[in-house]
Amino acid sequence: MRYDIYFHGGCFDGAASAAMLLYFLRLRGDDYGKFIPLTHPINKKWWKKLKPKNQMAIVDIIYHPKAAIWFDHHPTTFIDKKWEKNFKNDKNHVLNDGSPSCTGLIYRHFTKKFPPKADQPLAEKIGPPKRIKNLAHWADIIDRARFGSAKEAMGFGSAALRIAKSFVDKKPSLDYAKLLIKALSEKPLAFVEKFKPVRTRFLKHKRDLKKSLPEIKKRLVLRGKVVVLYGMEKRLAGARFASYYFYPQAKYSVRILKRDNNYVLSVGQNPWNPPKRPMIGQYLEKKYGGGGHSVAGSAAFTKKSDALREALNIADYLNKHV
Ligand SMILES: [Mn+2]
Repeated sequence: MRYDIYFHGGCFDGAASAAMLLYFLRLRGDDYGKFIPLTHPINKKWWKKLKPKNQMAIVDIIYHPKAAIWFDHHPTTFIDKKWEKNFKNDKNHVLNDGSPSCTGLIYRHFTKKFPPKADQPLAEKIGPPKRIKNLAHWADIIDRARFGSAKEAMGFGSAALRIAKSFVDKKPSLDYAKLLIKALSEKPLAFVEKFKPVRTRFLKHKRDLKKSLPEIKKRLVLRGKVVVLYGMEKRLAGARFASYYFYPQAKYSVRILKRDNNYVLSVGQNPWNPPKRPMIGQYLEKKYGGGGHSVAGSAAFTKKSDALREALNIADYLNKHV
């Protein structure tokens, strides 16, 4: 059986989840058809009406009842109340918002709950190879930013981090995502990072980061316990953690980012100085129809003035909930 794999595009965990699923699909004699990246904000009308022609597998993103396989760890994954009500975890459909990464969730599902049987075509009787375990390990660290500090998160201390950096700051390119997904499912991280396109993109990120840090610093404003990043008309490398690098006392950050024709507010908690009870994704979903999980989320606006005003409103709301 061939599955079209829909994955969270432009995200290391999204690509790594697709790679992890591909590994276990092949183990049972299945394979992929197409890779289809999905990025937020998702066109909900289109998604509700979607009637996939091929078998659909979805990882690290939005639920669809027609999916033959679906794994996610985002609590805002249901865009329809009925879908949520009728959903049950089973062998091929799993939601676990406690899992630090979707890659790790898939790995644990197929190794612990449904380990491959010895008579499966390619089953490795001694369990999955170390590289697959490693991929889950690093996705768990990277997707939840489980680093010792903002500096470490922005650094290049492991092959997984270098690969992730080669991926996150570039506008998601499907060709590159495909290359990475296949590589990650077949080769160890230390091998993948030596691929020329990976290396080239990583080195570019390194140069970009050096240039962008002073620019980011100029655009940061601390409002109570929330650091707000203004004026991001262009993508600046390293912007995800730089807020906490420059303002470690902040509990939250709000970033105003330009994405095509939208102004996206990306909201997160400081992983190194977390608030007590963050409810970010849920709040953004309720108020703006955005999405995310408890520690990070986003909301999109078409007008810049709306985005700027709501960035401050969100900051004020968060200041009351530190
Ligand atoms: Mn994820």
